[in-house]
Amino acid sequence: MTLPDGWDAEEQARVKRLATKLRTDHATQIIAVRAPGRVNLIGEHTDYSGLPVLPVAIDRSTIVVAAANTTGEIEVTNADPAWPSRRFAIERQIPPYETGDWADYVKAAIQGVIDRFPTHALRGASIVVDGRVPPAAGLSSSSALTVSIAMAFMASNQLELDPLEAATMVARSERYVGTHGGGMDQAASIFGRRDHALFIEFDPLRVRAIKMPANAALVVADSRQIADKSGTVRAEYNRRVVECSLAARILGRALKLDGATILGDVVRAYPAWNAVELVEKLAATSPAQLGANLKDAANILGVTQNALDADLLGQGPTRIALDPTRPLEVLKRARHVLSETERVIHAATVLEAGRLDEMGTLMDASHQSLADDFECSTQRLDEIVECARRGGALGARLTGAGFGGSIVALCEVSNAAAVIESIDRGYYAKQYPGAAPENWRAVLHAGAGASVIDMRATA
Ligand code: NG1
Repeated sequence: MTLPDGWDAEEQARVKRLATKLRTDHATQIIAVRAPGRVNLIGEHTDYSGLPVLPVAIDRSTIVVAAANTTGEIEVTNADPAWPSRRFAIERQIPPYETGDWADYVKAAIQGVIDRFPTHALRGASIVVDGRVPPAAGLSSSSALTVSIAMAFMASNQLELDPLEAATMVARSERYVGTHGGGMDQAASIFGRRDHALFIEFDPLRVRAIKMPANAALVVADSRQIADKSGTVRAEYNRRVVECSLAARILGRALKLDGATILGDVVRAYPAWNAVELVEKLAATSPAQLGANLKDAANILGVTQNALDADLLGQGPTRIALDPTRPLEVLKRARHVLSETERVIHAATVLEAGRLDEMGTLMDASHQSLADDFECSTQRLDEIVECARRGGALGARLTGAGFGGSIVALCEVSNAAAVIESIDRGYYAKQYPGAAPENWRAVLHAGAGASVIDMRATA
């Protein structure tokens, strides 16, 4: 049988090994899913405002092997013993583990399928996970995991969804872990295409593949500053989700738009919008900073503080907790998101035309905006970006949520080795003297999106 695009020889061998155990324990059908991580070229912190992004799925993936069982439970084992095995019952509302447990991402994916098929009698599944997307590096190992689990669980229950619907379902389900993210990572993992970047738009989700120019190389380097999404980074991320939504609500009211809750609502209402004008409008209507108790914001919006609080922060276990001692930055965040959106739209055009120099310039500007206005870069990310540029990269920026994690540098294929050398010498040798940096940076390639195979057919 011909495998779907994206499975390399090593991955095929891995799933066969993982399937052996399930094959002896379960006589039923065995499903294997491969779902890649992603690196975002440009369009950072725009997805949860419903604004476009331009990532590539990468040739690093998570592989999952699953078989339906009769216990009514999910039994999940990780090939890496650092992540302990877990077992939980399938129920209408699955209670989460303690914050930070890796298997909460498994629960998130299963809960997403339960919510999507609420009247279906779902069978349990035994699942083995083998993840090869570096965790906490800004390459979306979490979405590779949730996408692969959701697809495996659906397949083991003979359920199918259109890919656009599947991406939307998994994006929503990942919020179970408490991060109020957008839909970039899950869409990239599902729609990845070899040698292509993905121009992804939201509300409704649309994906257009853009061929990567043949002379372009992507160097991805991990700062090794852990961007741990379950702790302070989650709080910082969610804070920005709130700040962006406040900017949208205030701008929406100033422009007499009914019900704008994300900046995408504002942009979509004005096809001829531009970032400078919208930011000026916002500045004229609202102070640049607002108190975290939302009192001033409620006044500006003409709503009660309680109503705004419930609407913005949510309720229950995924309610956003705001540090009350810091002001909310409304203007700076909006300036980043709106200017970044202009850059993404421009980037799609220049990438398609193979104008790599211009693409690099846009990536540099994106990093600057993330550092100054979105305040999600770090000294270490700035340093590693600088090293990539010194090595001759056409442009470089942090990729993913930031606060640590990886950078992506765009360069000519012929120059990739020099960029890597510059990062090794200027960053790793200083931060980690004497260490071998080979596993911390690589030239990554745009790869295929997630796919499911029936192991019986490949045995
Ligand atoms: P990573 O880098 O995987 O933490 C997060 C969000 C994205 C997007 C980026 C910033 C999740 C699962 N992912 O990515 O949706 O908002 O930050 O552009 O929350």
